[in-house]
Amino acid sequence: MRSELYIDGQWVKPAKGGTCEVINPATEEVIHRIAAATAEDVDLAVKAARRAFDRDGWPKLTGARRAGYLRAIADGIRARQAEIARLEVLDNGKPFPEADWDVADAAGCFDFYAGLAEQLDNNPEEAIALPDARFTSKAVREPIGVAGAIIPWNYPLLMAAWKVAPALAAGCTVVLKPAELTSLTALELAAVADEAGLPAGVLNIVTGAGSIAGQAIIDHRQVDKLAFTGSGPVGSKIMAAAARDIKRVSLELGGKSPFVVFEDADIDKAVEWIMFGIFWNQGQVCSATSRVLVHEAIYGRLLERLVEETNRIKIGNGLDEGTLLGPLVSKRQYDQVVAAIEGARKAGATVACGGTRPEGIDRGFYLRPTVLTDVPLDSDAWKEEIFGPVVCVRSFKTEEEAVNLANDSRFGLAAAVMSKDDARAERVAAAFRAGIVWINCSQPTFTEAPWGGYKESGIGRELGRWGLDNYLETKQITRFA
Ligand code: TAP
Repeated sequence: MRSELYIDGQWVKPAKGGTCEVINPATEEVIHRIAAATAEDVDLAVKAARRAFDRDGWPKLTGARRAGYLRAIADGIRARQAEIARLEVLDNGKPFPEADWDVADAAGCFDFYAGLAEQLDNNPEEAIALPDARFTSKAVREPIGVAGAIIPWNYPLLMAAWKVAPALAAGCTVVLKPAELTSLTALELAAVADEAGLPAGVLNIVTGAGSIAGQAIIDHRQVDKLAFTGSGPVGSKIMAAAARDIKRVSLELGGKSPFVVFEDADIDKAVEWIMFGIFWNQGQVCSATSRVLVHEAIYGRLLERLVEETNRIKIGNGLDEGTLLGPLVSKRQYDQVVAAIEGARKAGATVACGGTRPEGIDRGFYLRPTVLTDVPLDSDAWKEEIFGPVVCVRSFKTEEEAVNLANDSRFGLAAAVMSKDDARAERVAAAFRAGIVWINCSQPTFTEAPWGGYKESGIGRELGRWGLDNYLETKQITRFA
């Protein structure tokens, strides 16, 4: 396990020598200590990224050369997939097969953006038709500069890949701050990039507290672009800081995503997708479909099956064979989710199952997966992101009511609908005010497709070709005669 900062191609100790504990959420043991960066370290990292961008020529390399580095990083991740996945489990608590999948997906993300970096070479400058024949004009795409990336703890390596891969493909250089709770695999990413021969300063990783290291990144005048995934309140702070010197910003924030199930849906399949949509990664997923709306004709039967299956989920250490639900990431997160369940109860909701620690497990931040019914529409449990394995289920009578309930949220990240009637499913999909819509499923995520939210769920889109746009400026060059 690494513990130092990765700045300018070197492993360095933080200037003030501080460290943060790494706690295994499955055992509550301190398993390691990592460096706690301060503004001084962030300044060195930003200056290194600046040099790599302004002087050392990273943005001047052809897309094909940059693609070579990205592919080498993808190969490096794959070569150590099981080891990195194990670290992710120790740090975050998720079941090993999920971590293994995340690591493979992170490698795939680097490969995907390698392809787009190559395409940047092939895209001839775009000629623009002008109404005055004395002028000719073209548009060219150029990297924005130094990107500051700040990521959360729910998908530690994958979120790093979603930021770093498109930024490097575009020709930007990066200073990345992982979440204090889960920095181990981001440090491994630095090690892999180093082994891949990535030039010094192109990727810098500073670990430490958001309020110190993160704040120093968003305040730094030499950072051109901020890319953030995490909570709404921190997203607002980032926009406010960016407003001062007009940094480019992309934000991927939370959600309270609806899942509408019509009366013609197969109940077993619906239960499977509902559970996948809320219990995967212990429900610590920004796009989790945490509000389930079920047509009244099948509500009773579906709820019964959902509770039955939810009670069967195997809870345990993510490294144990067969575990489907691990611990929450931290004591703080556990307390927050338990408080949200308690708040729901007080507001009048019924806990149909879960809501307590699993019996027989006395260490680790474990919580039984929870199904809530009778949740008042004006309660926090219905309106606010809980970010844990907690789903609110409610019935509806008409399509119009379902759509209105689904859209009645300040968030708009994702939404799902299940029906055998294609026309109805398409109609509802079109009516959802959300950036990601799933029909007859929930959560499948592809590197090729745009990812991001409407309303307070964020600004901009990650992944696919849209993800590359986050790191590019457009320049017009117009010539007279
Ligand atoms: P946040 O506080 O938003 O943390 C996300 C990242 O921002 C972390 O790297 C964090 O650093 C950093 N950060 C915190 N304060 C900062 C500041 N002033 N300037 C710059 N960076 C800063 O999320 P959290 O505390 O981990 O979780 C709180 C709630 O946010 C959760 O309960 C959940 O509802 C939501 N959340 C949403 C998402 C997604 S994907 N939408 C992901 C995680 C959490 P440190 O963690 O190192 O302090």
